[in-house]
Amino acid sequence: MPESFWERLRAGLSRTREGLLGSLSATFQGQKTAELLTRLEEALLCADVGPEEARRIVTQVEEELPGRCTWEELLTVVEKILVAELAQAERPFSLSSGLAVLLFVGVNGSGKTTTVAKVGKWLLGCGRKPVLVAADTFRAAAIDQLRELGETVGLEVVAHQPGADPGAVVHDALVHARSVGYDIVLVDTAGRLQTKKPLMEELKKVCRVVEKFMNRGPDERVLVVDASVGQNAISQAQLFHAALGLTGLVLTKLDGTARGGAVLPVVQALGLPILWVGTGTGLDDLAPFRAEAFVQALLRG
Ligand SMILES: Nc1nc2c(ncn2[C@@H]2O[C@H](COP(=O)(O)OP(=O)(O)OP(=O)(O)O)[C@@H](O)[C@H]2O)c(=O)[nH]1
Ligand SMILES: [Mg+2]
Repeated sequence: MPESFWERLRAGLSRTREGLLGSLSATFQGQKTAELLTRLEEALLCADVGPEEARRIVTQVEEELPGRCTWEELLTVVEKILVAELAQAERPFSLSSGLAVLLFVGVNGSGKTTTVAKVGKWLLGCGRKPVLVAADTFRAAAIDQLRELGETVGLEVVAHQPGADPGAVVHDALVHARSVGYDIVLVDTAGRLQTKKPLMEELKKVCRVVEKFMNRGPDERVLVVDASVGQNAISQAQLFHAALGLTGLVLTKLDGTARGGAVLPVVQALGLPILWVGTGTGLDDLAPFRAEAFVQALLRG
């Protein structure tokens, strides 16, 4: 992982941070605690942590800091609460030896194709042998996009013609991976609204193809979520989870959003780990999620 990743994350989260802390630190000068807590709750809501989360955090701050406190004390308590809540979302990515399959799903434009290439590059850096699969056969451009990204990161892309059956592409990719000796198959899928049943069925079919070949479904079923959709992420995640039994999330576009706080309700609602976070369009703009580093970047900049 490039060392500058967290610097980029800090820069990326600056809009969330400014919304969250900018108004608060101004308020802090000489106001009563009760007023400060109201402003803290408002600021948390603006960062899209959701009403329940905001209330929970404020109540806890109230308990831990009765009476007066310094700005630093307030920050430290909020930091501690957020790290404790997000720690459950940390799950370092690890795979047993042998062939593994990672399926990436999500709504249109959430960042799936870019993420597949970024994760491929990241795995390559970990000494794995990944291959990318263009199972978004819906648009010709999607296949070309993955091919180009694959070329940039130096990974082979298995693809069929536009309009082909995604299950058939995945099957071919598995056969190919086994014969060549690839150990991780990263499957890019077409964007789809979580409410479109036939399209969700198509994903289930891809899972069945993997199951038939591997005697188990995809090792990771990863929902790629655009962090800037804020609270919307919850309903997306719930419906994809109901259809596929998700194993983890990737949170993209943490750069340039003021709604980075949405990570909290998503983690609370689903209890799913965040496997990676993405902070830019570059192919190095990805890192495993770490609660402490994330909260530091969010609050301290
Ligand atoms: N700023 C920013 N842009 C990103 C990030 N990840 C992806 N993008 C951009 O978001 C746009 C959509 O990314 P794709 O990877 O094509 O998204 P997708 O989910 O594959 O889209 P569909 O296949 O159309 O559903 C592209 O312009 C990407 O460069 C990120 O972390 N930060
Ligand atoms: Mg795509």
